[in-house]
Amino acid sequence: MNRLLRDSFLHKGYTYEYLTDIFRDVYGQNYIFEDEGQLVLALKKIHDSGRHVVVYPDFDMDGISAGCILYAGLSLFGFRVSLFAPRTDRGYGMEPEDVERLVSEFPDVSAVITCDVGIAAMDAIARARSHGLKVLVTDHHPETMRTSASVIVDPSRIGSQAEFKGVCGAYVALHVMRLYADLTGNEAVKALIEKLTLFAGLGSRGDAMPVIHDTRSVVRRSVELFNQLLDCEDVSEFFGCSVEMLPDVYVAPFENLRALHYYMLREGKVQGGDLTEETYDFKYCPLFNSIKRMGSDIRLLYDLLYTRYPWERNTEREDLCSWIVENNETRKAAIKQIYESLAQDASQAYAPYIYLADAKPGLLGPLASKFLELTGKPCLVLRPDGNGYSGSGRTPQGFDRTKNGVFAFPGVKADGHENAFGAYVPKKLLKDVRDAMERGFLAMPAGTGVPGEYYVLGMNGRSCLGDYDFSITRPDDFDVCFEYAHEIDRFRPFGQGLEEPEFALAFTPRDVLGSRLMGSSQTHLRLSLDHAITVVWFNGAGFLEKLSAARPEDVFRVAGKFRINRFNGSEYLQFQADHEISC
Ligand SMILES: [Mn+2]
Repeated sequence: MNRLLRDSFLHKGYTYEYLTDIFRDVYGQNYIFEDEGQLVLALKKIHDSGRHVVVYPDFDMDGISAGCILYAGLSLFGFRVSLFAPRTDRGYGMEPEDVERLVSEFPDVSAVITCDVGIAAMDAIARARSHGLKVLVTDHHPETMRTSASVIVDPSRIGSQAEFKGVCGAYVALHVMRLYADLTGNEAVKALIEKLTLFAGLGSRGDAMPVIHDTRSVVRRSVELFNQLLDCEDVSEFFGCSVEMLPDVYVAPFENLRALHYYMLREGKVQGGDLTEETYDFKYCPLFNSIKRMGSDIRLLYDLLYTRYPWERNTEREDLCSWIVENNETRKAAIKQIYESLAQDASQAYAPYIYLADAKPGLLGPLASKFLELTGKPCLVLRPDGNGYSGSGRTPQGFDRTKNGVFAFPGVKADGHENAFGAYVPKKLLKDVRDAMERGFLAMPAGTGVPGEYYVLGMNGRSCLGDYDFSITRPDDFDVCFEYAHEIDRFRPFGQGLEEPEFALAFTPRDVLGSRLMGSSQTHLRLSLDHAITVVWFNGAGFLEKLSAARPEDVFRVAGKFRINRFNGSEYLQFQADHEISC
């Protein structure tokens, strides 16, 4: 392994043993989740009797992906299957009124299969059973109380022996479809189900699952499949068989995702070249999640995903592509506007721990994330709800809300992931909760929640730079960095469980051989340092003034990452700077 790669990983605590372990699949071939066999047999019965099964998904990126896997997968197996359109204008969950609507929309339904939702839907499942429906649950959320569902497949069930629980809802759905494909024994069908891994990868990123074990291989495979889908001449090549043999509902999501990508490319919303898991994080997950954020009609998204050849009838697909892109732009603008007005609002009595806002429920989580990012403090953003306030909470790593009991007041609710959750606070407890959040924050162990355990690269190893982990002094050191930039991509995807090393490049004005501003508005900065190190800093023009005013021995530290830049068939090493670190 490259020396810089090994050392910067070790600096983050990733030993060789750890790296070996996280590349291991836990739920590989032949693994069966508790009751998964039973679920597949129940499906087989539904299939053989020709009964109508309706897929009930959640409506975020993971839910949409899970829904796609079951809808497309079951269609491929020849089921009579429909996809339910959940309400998007309220929080996560499944209510009896949703079941009533499902039954009225699909009067001949005889079974419901959930994905990414359902594990806690006590009342909704009881209602479905009262209509004579069989309910099959697939989910990844933790089970707290057993519902009356016929079969439950969820690695986070009560008493689960599953070794690894960090998989998304779409992964669980895919696992069930794989097992069903095994049962059919048809190799061609198995290969087609495997293509749906593309959506399980989107779901994994949408839910920010740890990039270890099976989630790691699913995301890797997903990115690979997405790139193949974009690179192939036509989708028949991608599937390895003529699409005319396949159900529309199976083919359309791939075809339309490809069309959406080319639309985004044309509109300048994504960059050309190979996509990575970062394209999922920064482009596709926000795009699809804008449906839940804005409470938009998920049926439009279903039209975009599941209608084949809409462009032969009219230009509907272009319209649908522009609709979802616009929806996301509106979401961004709304969050920015509300964030700015909240940050300046002097009447926010509980800030910066609690903000009260009259915003759409789906926008509260991203707002709380922005405040957390700004202050490093736990934050709730809530809206009026009956006698209290409901909304979303975000807490820094190291603020363990389960252990510290900050939200353990009677009547206060905090449900969901450890650091990102839904919350409810009765009006009279706002002050108490705010104070508890502050106490919890102050009691956090030092050194946690602070981003930036940088691996320090010292230019020329001058003693004035103080401590550094690696010195760029000789031509060989450039080669080590260049090789690092090549090898680091092999360790994608990065995320929780395996983070990309972040470097701090330490240098003095004496190490800077040249500088120039770039971009049409001259806002980007390019520095040429000694030993052929090039620093590229997006929106970094302001740093140049500082540099020019500095004394030759002043030390600067700039955080960033190494990347290979490919241009005209040649490869260049770049240090992509992100921000300055004060020393
Ligand atoms: Mn999920």
